Amino acid sequence: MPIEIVTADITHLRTDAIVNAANPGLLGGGGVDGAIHRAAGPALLQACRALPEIAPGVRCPTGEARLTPGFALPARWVIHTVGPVWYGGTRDEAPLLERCHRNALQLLRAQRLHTIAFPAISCGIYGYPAAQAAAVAVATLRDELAGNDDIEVTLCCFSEAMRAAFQHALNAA
Ligand code: AR6
Repeated sequence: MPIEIVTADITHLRTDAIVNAANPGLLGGGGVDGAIHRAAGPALLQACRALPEIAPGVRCPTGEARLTPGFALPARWVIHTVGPVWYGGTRDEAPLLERCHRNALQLLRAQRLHTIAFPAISCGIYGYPAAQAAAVAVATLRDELAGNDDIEVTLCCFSEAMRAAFQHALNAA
């Protein structure tokens, strides 16, 4: 099964890489970002700080992705991406969310890694409706995984409601 769904704390997963739903500064925050920084330890913040700023306070623009080690996490690597803030679908949220997933997988392949876990990017503080985000995530991942048998994706949900949204998206296609 190249895409599986689990209900779990992503910081407990022993995949090659876990994805962080970060903000453009990459210096930590709330939600899954805060959990990942706490579990990885202070070396993660140092590694993020060392990534170049491409504009003041911006290390990773929305839709892009950056790689750091996982430090104290069971996962070896963290792929930080920045999902779109939901503005009712008026600001290219879907293509930006799609780019997050594509760019994360591109980094995974570039590192020759095979297993990756995604949280529900943008579905917390950034307010993206779960069903719509799940549909974008699943369609994008399916497209990326076509012809890529060596990559296994885990969709890591933090609630049963989020799990149901991802399951519905998987069943719908
Ligand atoms: N494991 C898995 N999923 C989690 C965990 C966890 N430990 N904790 C939360 N989630 P959010 P966003 C789920 O808010 O919407 C941060 O402050 C959560 O239930 O973490 O992309 C960043 O620094 C939800 O389903 O990310 C940014 O400023 C999903 O992860 C901003 O929040 C995403 O929720 C990013 O907002």
